[in-house]
Amino acid sequence: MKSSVARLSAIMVALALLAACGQAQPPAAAGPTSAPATSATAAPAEQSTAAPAAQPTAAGAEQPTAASAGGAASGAAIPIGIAVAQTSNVALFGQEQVAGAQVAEAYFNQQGGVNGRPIKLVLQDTAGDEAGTINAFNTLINTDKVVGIVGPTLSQQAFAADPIADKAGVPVIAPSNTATGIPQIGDYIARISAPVTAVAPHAVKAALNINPAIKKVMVLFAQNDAFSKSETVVFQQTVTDTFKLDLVGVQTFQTTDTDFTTQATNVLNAAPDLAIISGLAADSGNLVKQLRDLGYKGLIVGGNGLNSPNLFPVCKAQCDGIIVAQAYSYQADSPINNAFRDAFKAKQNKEPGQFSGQAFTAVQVFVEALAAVDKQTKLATLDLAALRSALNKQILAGTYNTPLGEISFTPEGDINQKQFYIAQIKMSPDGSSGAFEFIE
Ligand code: 1QQ
Repeated sequence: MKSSVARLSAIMVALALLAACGQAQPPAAAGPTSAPATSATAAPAEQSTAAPAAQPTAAGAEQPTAASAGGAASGAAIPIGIAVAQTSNVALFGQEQVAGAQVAEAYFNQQGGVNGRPIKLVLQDTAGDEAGTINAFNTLINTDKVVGIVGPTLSQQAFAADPIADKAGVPVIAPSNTATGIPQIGDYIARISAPVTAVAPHAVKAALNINPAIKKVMVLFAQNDAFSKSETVVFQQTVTDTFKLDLVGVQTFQTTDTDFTTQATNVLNAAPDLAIISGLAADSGNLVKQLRDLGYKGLIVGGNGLNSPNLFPVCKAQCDGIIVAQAYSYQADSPINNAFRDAFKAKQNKEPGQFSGQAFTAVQVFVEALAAVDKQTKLATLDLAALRSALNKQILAGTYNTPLGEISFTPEGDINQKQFYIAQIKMSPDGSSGAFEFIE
């Protein structure tokens, strides 16, 4: 497990380096109004139409991903920031997010981008902590001069970095922040990731459908992670208040833990019919493995942190049977999801998971909101601050037909989503491969 994470980190570092080399981002000085970062009046997005003479210096930004495709977008690319974890254990999620966002970049540019202009993703690695996220946000806002940011990966990171974007007037679309309180961070913060309150109860219900005899429930959560702390509250309320089950114990751990002997032993001593875990992928995967190794036979419900195929190499065959509620299904039959699924499979050779579907959706919302703003007022005539502000308003005003289904936003920026799913993990007997099988 350690080695696979290390390998993943190495791959992500390499990818980040490649991305950085390939991007040749326009330096701040390339624009006609090469203002200091703080005044931010010169969006690279505006350069081609506003100042054709500046184009040669900003050439890197003007190569759309799908430049050669028929009907593809052309002209100055509009930079959209992607601030997710490309390194650290959190890259188990971030890797999927990058993949989904890149499929969106290619797909929408091929469809004509933003009324003919391509978008360009600018990736900044947040790594797994708050400091890295703050750095990534500052760079995207002040140096890369993005119109908006998709990110970060964790709610824990969002509570630290989102206030910076909010203060700078830069729209953020959270692709995977599900803790209570995220949209309330500020006017510029919205999310396309359904909150724990909307998703988590479905998983408990599904467990009861599988085993109506469940009485005793043990809950475990990572106490150093904002999302896990938020999700466990919902799980515990669902167990005690909604279903009147017997909560026989609450165990805590850290997302950095690798030894779960104490927690697993406590679970076995309490002999629950159901164990519910709120943590991230590496820690939760090890916890599940050690629980099963010690002989726990009951059902396991996993929260959103167990919602990634990158969990499979951690608990291997012992991942089998974990029940997870999902905000996305690759099987959802809609034109946009079929297009996304096909493009993702062509590139990644596997079905897209929830974090990829959500990242695609976040980019899609930016593209469609940018197009709507552009129809009202040509983007090229807006300075960066005005563009970011108009974009933020439009994001909240729109309705979007996405791989997550039709979505819109509450005035605060929370997602309105109609459809949720339940998956159960099915592993091959040797644990070398697995899949989320949709049971509801
Ligand atoms: C959050 C989450 C994580 C599981 C995302 C990877 O839901 O931090 O809000």
